[in-house]
Amino acid sequence: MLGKPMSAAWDENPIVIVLAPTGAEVTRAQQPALPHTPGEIAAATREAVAAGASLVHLHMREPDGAPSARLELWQETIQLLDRGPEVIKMISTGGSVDQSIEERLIGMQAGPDLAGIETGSLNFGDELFLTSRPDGLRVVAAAQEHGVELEVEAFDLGHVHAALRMHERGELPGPLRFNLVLGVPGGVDATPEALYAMRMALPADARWTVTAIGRHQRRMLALAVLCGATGVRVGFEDNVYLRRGRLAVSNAELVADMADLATALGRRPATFDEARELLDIHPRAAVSA
Ligand code: KMH
Ligand code: ZN
Repeated sequence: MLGKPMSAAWDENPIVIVLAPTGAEVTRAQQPALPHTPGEIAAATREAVAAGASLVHLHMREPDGAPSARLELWQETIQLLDRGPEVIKMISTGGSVDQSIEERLIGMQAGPDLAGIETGSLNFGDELFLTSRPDGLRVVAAAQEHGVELEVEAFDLGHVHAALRMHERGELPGPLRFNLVLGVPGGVDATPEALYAMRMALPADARWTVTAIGRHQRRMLALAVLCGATGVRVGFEDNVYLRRGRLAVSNAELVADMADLATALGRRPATFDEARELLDIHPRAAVSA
C-alpha cells in the first residue's frame, strides 16, 4: 500500500507525471510537433509513457488543428490508447472557450478513466472560460452515468473552495482529486505563495497535481515535487519550451526532463499501477462490477 496522499512525507511516494499533449489553444505555428489526430496523440502518449508519464489529459482537434468535440475522434483516441502501453486516460471537460457544455461532455461517452471538472469561471487570457454551477453539476451527473472518476481543475482559490462546498453538500463524490493550475492569465499567478494558498485549502486526504503555464512550469513543478504533490503535469497544452528560447522537440522530451528533475529531487516517476493507487482510480471493469 502506498502512503497516504497528503499526510505522507513529501518524498514517501513516487510522483505521477501527467502528460497534456495537445490542449485547445496551442498551434503548430508555436509548436510544430503538436499532435492533432488520434494517431498522433496516441504516438505522443506512447513515447511519453516510455519517458515516465502514467496519465494522459486529452483534448481533441480536427486534422487542421481546430478544437473538436467529435465523438469519433474521442473513441478512436481511447481505442488506440487501449492498445497500450497502459496509461490512465483522462478527458478534459473544459474543452475550449467556445464549446458549449454539451460539447464538453461528449468525451464521457468514449470510456475514459477520469474526467476534469471545472467548479467556476475565469478570464482566460482575452477570452471568458465559463462554467456555471449547473454546468458543474451536469459534469458530475455525466461522470456518474458513464462510470468515470473526476478531478477538479482549479484555476483559482475560489474554484477549490467551490469544489469543497460541492463535496460537503454531497454533490461531488470523493475521493477528492485536484489539479491546481497556476499561471493562466485570469487565474492565480504561478508563484510559490499562490501554490501554498491553494494547497493549504485542500483536505488532508485530497490528491493533488500541479500544472503551471509557460516559463513558470519547471520551477513550480519542482516546488510541487518538493511539497509532496501527488502529480505534476507537463506537455504542449501548458508549455512548448524545454528551456528559455529552446522549443521542446516532443512532448516526451518534456516528460523525460520532468522525470530526471523529480528523480534528482528525490522522487521517481510513478508506474501505471502506482499512479492508479495514488490517485485511487480503478479499472473500469472493477468499477462496473
Ligand atoms: N482550454 C481551456 C479553456 C481543462 O482541460 O479542463 C480549458 C482547459 C481546462 O484546458
Ligand atoms: Zn486541458
